[in-house]
Amino acid sequence: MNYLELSKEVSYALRHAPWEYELEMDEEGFVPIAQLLAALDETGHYERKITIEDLHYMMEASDKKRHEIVGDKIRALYGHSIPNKIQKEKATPPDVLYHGTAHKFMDSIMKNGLIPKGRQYVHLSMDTETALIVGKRRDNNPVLLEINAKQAYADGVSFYIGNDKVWLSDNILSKYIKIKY
Ligand code: HQG
Repeated sequence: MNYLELSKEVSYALRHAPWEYELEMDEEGFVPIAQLLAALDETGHYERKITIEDLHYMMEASDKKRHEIVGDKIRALYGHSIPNKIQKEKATPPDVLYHGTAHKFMDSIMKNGLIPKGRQYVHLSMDTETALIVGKRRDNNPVLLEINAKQAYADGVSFYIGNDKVWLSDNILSKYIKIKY
């Protein structure tokens, strides 16, 4: 079983295209595991039926905590682009968060702030290492931004829990952004 491919397809289904898989998603992004397994089976992408044990193994083997199983349901923890906004749990962020990005976006970011672009929320990292890994997806030598989350939160910007390393937020104006390098 190629668990990386499975994880990518589960993320695609749960973040971007639940309708392609005929999944009924609730407002927190959960879908019935039985529905997901049936839909994966129908794709014909896998040499055998995917089981719930495969989903657990996929999550354990993953480099990041992307998915969560609660009871008989599964959801993606972040990354959504579907039109219906997933309700995330609001929380008080750490004083400082980080964002890794590409040089080519910097003019726009310093003018317009961080915006969700194609996703539902801005994605921020708890530590610099994670932020740099995120940034390297778009730039070999990414820009590291430090976010004054404490001040933004005090000024009324909402922050939400993603996973152990990822926080989500609404737009972050450039006055809260410092370019580290
Ligand atoms: C940039 C992956 C121009 C932003 C990662 C980013 C993460 C702007 C890009 C998660 C902008 C959006 C999300 C503005 C923001 N003008 N560009 N005003 N504001 N941007 O992929 O944060 O591995 O939607 O800097 O690890 O890169 O898939 O967001 O470069 O956790 O689980 O617009 O996705 O997780 O790109 O990544 P993305 P992201 P997985």
